[in-house]
Amino acid sequence: DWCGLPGRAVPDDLGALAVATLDANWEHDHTVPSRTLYPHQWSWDSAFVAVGWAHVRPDRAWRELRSLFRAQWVDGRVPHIVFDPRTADGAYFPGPRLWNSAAVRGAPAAPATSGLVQPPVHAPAAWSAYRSAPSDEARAALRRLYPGLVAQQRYLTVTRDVGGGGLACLVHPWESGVDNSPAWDVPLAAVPADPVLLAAQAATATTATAADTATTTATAGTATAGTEAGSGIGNGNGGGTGRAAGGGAPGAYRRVDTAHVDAAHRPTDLDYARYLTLVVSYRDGGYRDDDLVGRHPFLVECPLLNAVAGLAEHALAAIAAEIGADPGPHRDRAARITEALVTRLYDPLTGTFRPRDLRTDRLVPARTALGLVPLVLPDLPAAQVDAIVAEAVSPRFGLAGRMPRPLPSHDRTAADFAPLRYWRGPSWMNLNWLLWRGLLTHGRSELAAGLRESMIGLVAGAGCHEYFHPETGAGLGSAGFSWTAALLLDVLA
Ligand code: 9WN
Repeated sequence: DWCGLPGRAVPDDLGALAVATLDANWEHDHTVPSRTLYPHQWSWDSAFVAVGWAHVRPDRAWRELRSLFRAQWVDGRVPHIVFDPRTADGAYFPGPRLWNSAAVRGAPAAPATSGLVQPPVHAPAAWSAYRSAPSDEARAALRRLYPGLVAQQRYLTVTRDVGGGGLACLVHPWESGVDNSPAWDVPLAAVPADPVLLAAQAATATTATAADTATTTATAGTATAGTEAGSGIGNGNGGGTGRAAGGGAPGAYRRVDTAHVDAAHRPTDLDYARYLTLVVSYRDGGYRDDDLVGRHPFLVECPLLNAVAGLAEHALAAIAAEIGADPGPHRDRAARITEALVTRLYDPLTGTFRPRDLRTDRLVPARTALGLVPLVLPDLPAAQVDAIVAEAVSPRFGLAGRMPRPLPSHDRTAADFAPLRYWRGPSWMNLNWLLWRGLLTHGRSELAAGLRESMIGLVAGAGCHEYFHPETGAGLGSAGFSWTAALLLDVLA
């Protein structure tokens, strides 16, 4: 039982397992995150995956990023899902019919996409892929990607600067990539639950836990405002043809994630009913970003997404220098993002970064792993670097030079810490990888080494799972998960 303590040898076949996992998930021009749960292309998954491919099949790293950016919208947004037309309708919920991107001016006519974004890890990933395997072809690939990466940043930092303070704002928890993190509990509580999805879930009620069902039922009666416009279309998963005018047939929507994974390890039905309200609200506004304050019920500035946006400007400066473009504007923008993060999302009283809910203009109370991610910024001031390291080594997260497991996604000491439920406790490779990179950036090599060993030990013990029990290391979620494999290859390199 190899538990990842420093000094132990890395099993020979670990890299081979990671490559086999990526190979099995390769699909024409992209890598699906998981064959069962996520049979399309996801935005930030593709970035993490490109980092891994660069170590073994660099051509795939560039094809991965290129195929994603082919689906970029005219306004610069890179959609969080690019739907594969070869995948069966209904294999994922919510599928292309609900998003209805083809009807939007500025979205590609094909392929179908979602209208949301995810953290822009792509420029850092492209730079990392280039550094792992530099070549003339790789430089040409960087040059081709560069305008799309710049447009992606412009969309996030200008069009999505709803709060006016220089940070991008999320319109949906899915945009954070950490969907049901306790970070979103307070802002999400103000979002009405979609009554059609609730009715469909109550009708099937096969997957909800007793507690979830009770909450769902209690809320259903009040959850009407805000969804009157109706979705107009169903997902084909419930046997219905969509929401009928003036009512809404139960069965128009049904989750499919809980057919693959234990419902107790996923977001609740109530979460999903709110996620759907937000999709329909944003979609019915034409996915426009003007006047969101007046008409959209979830607007939050996220430390993870914005820290990654800052890191992206640093990466773009390096890319620009490499391809003969001007790095200066990227350096300026990077400095502005770091400054805005510290001004708007850092709480000196608790020494933590936390999301800002724009509807109340307050920081959310939860202390989650999201608050550690600004460590990736090379220009983060020393006071905030020290504060993040102090938070990470505290019993809340347990970072150490010798540690049995990587960091959990949520404060271990919190009353709502849930070691099995998705982003509410389990350990994830991508958050730990970002933190590892941040520790290296800031010269905390002993802590970085401890974290690295624990990440290797996690996968050696349980395989390339989607997420892991933060105490036992048991694998959770999907078994052959791409970014776990890809980021393992990077830490092994
Ligand atoms: C919704 C694909 C994606 C990841 C996200 C993760 C999960 C989707 C879902 O899977 O989200 O986008 O259906 O739960 O939360 O980070 O990109 O791996």
